[in-house]
Amino acid sequence: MQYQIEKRDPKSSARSGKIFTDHGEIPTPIFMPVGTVGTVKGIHVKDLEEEVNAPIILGNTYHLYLRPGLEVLKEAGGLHQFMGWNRSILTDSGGFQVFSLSERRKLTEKGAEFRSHLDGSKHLFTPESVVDIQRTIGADIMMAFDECPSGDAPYSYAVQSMELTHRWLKRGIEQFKKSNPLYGYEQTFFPIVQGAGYAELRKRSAEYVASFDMDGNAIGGLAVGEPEEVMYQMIEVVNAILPQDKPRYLMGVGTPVNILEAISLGVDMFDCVMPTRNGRNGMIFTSQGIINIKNEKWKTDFSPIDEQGHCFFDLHYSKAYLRHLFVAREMLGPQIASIHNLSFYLWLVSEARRQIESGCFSTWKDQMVKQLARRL
Ligand code: PRF
Repeated sequence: MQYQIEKRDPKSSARSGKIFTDHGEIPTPIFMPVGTVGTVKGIHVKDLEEEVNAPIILGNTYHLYLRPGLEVLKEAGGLHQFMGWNRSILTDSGGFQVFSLSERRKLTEKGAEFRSHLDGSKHLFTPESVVDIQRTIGADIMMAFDECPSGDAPYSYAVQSMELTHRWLKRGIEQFKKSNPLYGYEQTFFPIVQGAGYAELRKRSAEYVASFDMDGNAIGGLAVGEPEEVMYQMIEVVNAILPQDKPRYLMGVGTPVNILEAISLGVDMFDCVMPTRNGRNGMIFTSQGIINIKNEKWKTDFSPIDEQGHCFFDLHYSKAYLRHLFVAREMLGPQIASIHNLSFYLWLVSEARRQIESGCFSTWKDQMVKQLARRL
């Protein structure tokens, strides 16, 4: 994997750049649609390419390991082949999902024992095994196995958890270095900074992560219930330490406003279920603010879903029609909303990139932040 910075914003830490994997070029800042189980829910890969314009999507080790399982993925020739997606894929390591989804999980020095949320079967993930699993999935970017404590974790717990994540990281990197790709293209491995809401721990974690000099670095453990101000402070502390010349990935974040603020703090990559999950529920993100399409207000509003939108569906269908689909519980409703929201998120980061390149990012961001959070 290669990364090059193209331009830096004079008034903030924002930068534009490009990541290159064997599955193509990724302009940064970038948003990665979440495709947990080998599909971005309800969206054809053709629409992901042509309407959403996504150069990279995210998959989940935990889900893919449980179903369809490694035998199927290996025989298919990896996830790219299996799902018919020829652009880049990043996989999350499973740590976060084990803790949020599985039943009766148990943390040990060795790894995490858990029971499947599907059939209750017993499994063990270790820092080494999640590298092997991500090799089999064939992700271009693989993530380290970490523990993500909750946003209000007490200091004593946060220290222990961070130290365990660090020991797991060392083992994960060793396994990464002694294993090989299965499908003929390069794979890389990103470590994850933890440390909850404590600046001192974040600093220690960022220093430890930076010491490995990997191709890119991630910031985990944020947007998990802590106040937004704390999240921004932690990003600032961490980004002052993580290498400038490597991409920085803020995991699981966030709202359009969160993304613009984090870009201004020097973050390059994002993923979040919000555009798809909230979209399936009728929440439509636009550059003018947020629409609840199920609202009575849109019943006879025959204007386009998003006049300033960038995908085919934005101008082709009206708000009234999309509302009707939701009210009638037609599956086309959540599909249109998901494509629209993703297309909007990808537009937002590409526009941020354009503004960075023209030197106007900070002014543009302050203006956008006021608009984006409005309720229409
Ligand atoms: N760790 C991992 N994945 C994640 C997170 C984390 O801390 C988060 C927290 N926002 C989302 N996804 N491995």
